[in-house]
Order: sequence, then structure tokens, then C-alpha cells
Amino acid sequence: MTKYQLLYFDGRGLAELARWLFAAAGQQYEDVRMKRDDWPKYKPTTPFGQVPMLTVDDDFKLSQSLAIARFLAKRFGFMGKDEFEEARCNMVLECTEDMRKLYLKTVFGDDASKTAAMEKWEGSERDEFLEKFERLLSANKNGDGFFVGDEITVADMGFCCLTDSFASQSSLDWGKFPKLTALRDRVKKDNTKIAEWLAKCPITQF
Ligand SMILES: N[C@@H](CCC(=O)N[C@@H](CS)C(=O)NCC(=O)O)C(=O)O
Repeated sequence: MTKYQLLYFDGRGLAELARWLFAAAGQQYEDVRMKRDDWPKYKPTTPFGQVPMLTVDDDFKLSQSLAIARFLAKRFGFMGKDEFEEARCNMVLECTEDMRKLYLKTVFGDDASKTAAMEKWEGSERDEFLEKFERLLSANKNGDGFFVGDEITVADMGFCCLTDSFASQSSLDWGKFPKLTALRDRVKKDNTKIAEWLAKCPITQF
């Protein structure tokens, strides 16, 4: 049986999408959550001096969260059924990455830059992104299914995983995004394996 190990800090961050994929696939893995103080010891063991890192069968090491997500999604059948669907999965993943980069400006940096970033984020950036995602979702089956094809893919998981980071911001009116709201329910509640993971996953700061 294939052995998987995921190395990251004790947080959701860039590792959480891989954890959702493991959960959705019902695949066992070792979820190594290192302490900050242990990072200098682990860092030289990673391909690029960064985490997350996935190790397969104690031998194959992969860094870069999206490369890890694509690898697992393909193995577990969440990357679409042909290259068109795979390409669309990749498009949605890259869109979520663009959104993450903007969101992170509100989280990291000095107070002044975070405040300025938050004003822009809550002022227009976040909702403009969500409007585009709502349109993207609506382009497939009237938005009543998933981002790609007929079944849940890494695209849906990537979107829901990222938006969980800021889903509860009081300035966010989910009512403006009915298709995305329903998608989040389909992924996080109707998918029992993901729902199980969400019910038991550690509560962490980030
Ligand atoms: N583009 C990379 C970014 C990875 C990254 O920035 N990882 C951070 C943790 S979230 C890290 O390893 N920081 C420690 C360091 O760079 O020494 C990815 O998506 O995996």
C-alpha cells in the first residue's frame, strides 16, 4: 500500500487542500505538524526549503502546494475526466491562488500595510473575485453542480478551502453569491468524507 506523509506547520495554510484531498479519497496518510522550533531541522530535507512537502513511499518528495494538490487529485480521481476538464481544474486553482495572494496581504506585513490591504480587500477586491467565481461556476450546468464536469474536483475543494479562511468576515454578504454558497454546502456538508474531516480536524490559528 502506498505510504503518504504530509509535512507542514500546525495550521491549515497551504497544506489544507492536500488534507481535503486525502479525506475525500478516504486515503490514510501521516499528517506531520511540526513546531516552529523544529523547522530548521526539517528545512534542509525539503526540495525547495519550504513546506508543505509530500513524501510518497519514503522516497519521492514533492514541494509546492499546487503541485502536491494536482498530483494527489490526479491519483485520487479529482482532476476531471479528460484534458479539457483537467485544464479547467487548473484554471480554477490558479484563480484561487491569485485570490489567496491578495488575501494574504491583509494577514502579513506591518500594521499600516495590513490595514491598507484590508480596506481594498473588503472595499472591492474580495467581492470582485467572488463575482468572477460565481460567473465561472454558473458557466457549468447553470452553476448548480461543480466548477468542472459533473462531480466534485480539486477545483471545488481549492475554492472552498481558500474561502474558508475569510468566509466569516462580517463584511462578506454571501447572499450576493448564491451559487457559490450552495457549492460550499455541497462540498463541505453533502460530501460526507470532507464533512467528517471538517468535524474532526484540529482547530488552528491559521
Ligand atoms: N509557493 C509555495 C510557497 C510555500 C511557502 O511559502 N511555505 C512557507 C510556509 S506557508 C514556508 O515554507 N516558510 C518557511 C521558509 O520559507 O523558511 C507553495 O505553494 O507551497
